[in-house]
Amino acid sequence: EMSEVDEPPKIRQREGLRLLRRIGVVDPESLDDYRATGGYTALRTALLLGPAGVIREVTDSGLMGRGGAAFPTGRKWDATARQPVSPHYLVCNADESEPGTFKDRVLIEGDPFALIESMTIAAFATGASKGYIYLRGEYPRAFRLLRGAIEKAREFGYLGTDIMGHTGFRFDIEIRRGAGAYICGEETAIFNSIEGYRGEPRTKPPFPVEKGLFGKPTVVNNVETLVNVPLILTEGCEAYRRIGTERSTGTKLFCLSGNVREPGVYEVPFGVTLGELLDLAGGVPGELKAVLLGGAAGGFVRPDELDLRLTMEDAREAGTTLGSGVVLALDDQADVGAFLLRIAAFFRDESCGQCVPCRIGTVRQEEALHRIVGGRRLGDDLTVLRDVGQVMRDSSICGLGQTAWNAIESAIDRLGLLKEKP
Ligand code: L3W
Ligand code: SF4
Repeated sequence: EMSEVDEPPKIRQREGLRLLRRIGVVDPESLDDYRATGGYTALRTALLLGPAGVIREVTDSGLMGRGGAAFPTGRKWDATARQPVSPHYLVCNADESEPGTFKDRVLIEGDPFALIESMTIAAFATGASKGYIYLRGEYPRAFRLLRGAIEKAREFGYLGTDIMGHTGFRFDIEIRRGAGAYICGEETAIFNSIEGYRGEPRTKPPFPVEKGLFGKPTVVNNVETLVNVPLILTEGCEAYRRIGTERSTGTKLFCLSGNVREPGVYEVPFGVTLGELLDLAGGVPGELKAVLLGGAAGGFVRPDELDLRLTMEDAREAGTTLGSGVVLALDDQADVGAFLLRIAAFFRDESCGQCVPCRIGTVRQEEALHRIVGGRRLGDDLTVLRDVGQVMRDSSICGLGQTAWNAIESAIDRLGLLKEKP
């Protein structure tokens, strides 16, 4: 049994909650509570709409993946549904391990039935008969609650055969627990891990929609992505689209951490500014130095850029990403050099070692950074960082290696750090 990660993250916000509306309000172990607050009305709607109807709603809602890459969910579902081979699988990526990310944990621990219903809808739409929740190993409380909720859902006919009386619709869910490796959150590494192999990523393409788990068509969705689906079906895609912006629809969960007064998970419509979000978390105690957006694979935003609108497209334009929703503030008390070294060490630790650019590159990156931050810079260490970073970006197999240099590059180019020779 892995140890629990600290105390559960806090939700302090009470207004404007959609995905978080049941958290801290209902008893997460009570199916009655879930049903009394609208639970399982969306699945009923889905069964009436039929698989194609559900996919149409999800596509028209504009929903994009919330794990970081923002791929259109409807397109993923449609591509899987069309595959002629069977079976199809559904995998919920709940391996939440990005440093500074703790939103999926809040969703699972506070509203586990919502994830189960959402997965059941996804399975119905895409023709999957079996679903896996790949759960971060360090989340024992989430595991217990999910396991209990799955058993209860099965007992009441929400999982199993002829679900909700819909003849012929069968679906069930199995939980698989990670064992502490960040790389096992990469979607194809999840497949290997579930199949009993080392958690090493596979090359893409083929994409999972075509050849995924056990070589079969597979949908992989993040927890937060999935729990948007019941909202889309109950209120309709038009109403859903009215929240957020034209291209980034709906709300987004952000994980506020670092030097903010009230760290925790916050839910806001896409399009609020970074400054507004920081204010929601009580602001920064000292003088703001920078905000890391998007996690270790993301980039820094400067204090003069707090009017950045939090949308997928604005973030991309600003040279970063919203990633999985990390907003980590650093004020004048923070040691940014030590922070960057921590990121470099993280990637070096978590590289699976399968491909050379990442296995060697993350080591060289940490070494050069260590010399620079420690004031023992060799003449061209900055060039070493850039060259190594570029090679990792261009030639690594998976997202870990491809993004391992993002935050450090951003500290150099956007914050102007590390440039001066001491
Ligand atoms: C069908 C195509 N499917 C792409 C699918 C693909 C995947 C999704 C995104 O994640 C992010 C990064 C960080 N036909 C397709 C297709 N797909 N083309 O779309 O794919 P991809 O390859 O762009 O990204 P990815 O490797 O799945 C990279 C974030 O992940 N990250 C860490 C995230 C951590 C958490 C967490 O802890 N909760 O989310 C690290 O890199 O933001 O943007 O499904 O199959 N033509
Ligand atoms: Fe493994 Fe890194 Fe290669 Fe990804 S990029 S497959 S983590 S060695």
